[in-house]
Amino acid sequence: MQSRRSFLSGGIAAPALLLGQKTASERPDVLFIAADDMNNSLGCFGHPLVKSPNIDRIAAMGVRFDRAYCQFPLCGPSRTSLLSGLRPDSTKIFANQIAIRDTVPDALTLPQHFKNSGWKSHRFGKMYHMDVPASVGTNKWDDPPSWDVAISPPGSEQKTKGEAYNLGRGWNVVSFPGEGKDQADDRAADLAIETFAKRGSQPVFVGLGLLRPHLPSVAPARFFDLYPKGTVKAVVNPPNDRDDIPKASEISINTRANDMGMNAAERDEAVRAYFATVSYMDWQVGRVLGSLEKSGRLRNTVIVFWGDHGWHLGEHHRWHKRSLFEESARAPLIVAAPGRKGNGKGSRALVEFVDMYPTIAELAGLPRPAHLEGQSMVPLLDNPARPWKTAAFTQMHGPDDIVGRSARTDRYRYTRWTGPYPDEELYDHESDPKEYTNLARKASSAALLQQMRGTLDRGWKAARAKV
Ligand SMILES: [Ca+2]
Repeated sequence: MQSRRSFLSGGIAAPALLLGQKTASERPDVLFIAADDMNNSLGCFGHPLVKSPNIDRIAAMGVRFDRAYCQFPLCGPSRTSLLSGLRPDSTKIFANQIAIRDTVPDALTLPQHFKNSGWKSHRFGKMYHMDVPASVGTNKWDDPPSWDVAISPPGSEQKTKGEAYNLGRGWNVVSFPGEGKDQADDRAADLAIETFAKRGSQPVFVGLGLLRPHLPSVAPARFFDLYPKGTVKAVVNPPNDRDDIPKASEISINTRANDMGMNAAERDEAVRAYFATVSYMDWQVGRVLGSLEKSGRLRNTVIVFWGDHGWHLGEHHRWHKRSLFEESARAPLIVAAPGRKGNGKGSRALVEFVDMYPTIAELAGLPRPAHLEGQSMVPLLDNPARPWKTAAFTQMHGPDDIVGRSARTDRYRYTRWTGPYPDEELYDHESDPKEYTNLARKASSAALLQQMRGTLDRGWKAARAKV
């Protein structure tokens, strides 16, 4: 019912659409682009230094979601959640190296739904979990029923010949001459380009899974040159920041805490290397956009760009995902669907990655499967400023049965840790956007704390938007 009402309110009146189906010529192609470990350091999200002209172009064609939250800040659990339309508590996937059908044998995944509905579905690169760089080029933990075509191109990764160096504990950097035709991302982009160039009458769903900016930081030298040494500075944390961070949170971040042993100069260089690989990834996105434009299909293609979760660049001395702080729980999400009234705008609405599945299915006129635990964002594509969800939810499972659950509301973030070190965190984003001061430690926050505990306990069903 929900999706039909959304169609009506969106002002689309073609009879075929009211039935939830599009005619053959109306069926859009879908370009579904994932970037790995991509936080919101992108030009279109307001970053002052990062050059991402191609992703910025997708944002100009669509709606940019400034407050999109993954359900689990780790590759495997996040990807299986958003691709199946189920939250981690339903997939029961709380770690990498687990395939969706190991725990949900009868899953109807997003690409599979398109495949079953007449689209030819493709995967190029990393869509489900893949260890990077260890299992690049393999199909481990993939989901064969999702795809008609699935290719994991191999890549040279840290073995690429060039200027190579190490930062801290295991941050490998390679700046190399030339274009990088031996990189997995270049090969995956080529496969997407070829697919759009050779498209016949059948609509296509193209899942393009780019590896960068995931470590190792391997990119052509010209992308490092975009960020001259000395111009990029890592964050400087207040000296007492960690005094009020719970032990469970610190244990969960494991080896990438304590600045990975990097000194100040190495920290700056790590941020610079990350930005270089962001711009390299963005360039691959641009090559695919160019091919779409050339094919004449850009006007009838739904483009979705997402990072699988955020990534710390030194906040709280962390250089990793696996945390329930904003920089790890939040990730970029852009939905560009032709003809939407909100295109070119940003939205401050709280949205969740589990919302992608129902959104893309609705945009293509596919029926909404009953199992989905997300909410279609299509109303936001026409009115990005409309009232929306009251909270977004992210969880993280660490070692020793540590479980963290976090609720982000318009103003606050509340996180509860259970297991051997039970504790709580509460941050006020109005006065403390970097989450440095844990208000759960302050008696004056008791009433607010009680209110936020209720928000977390009532959960996602109570937080859904009224449409
Ligand atoms: Ca702190």
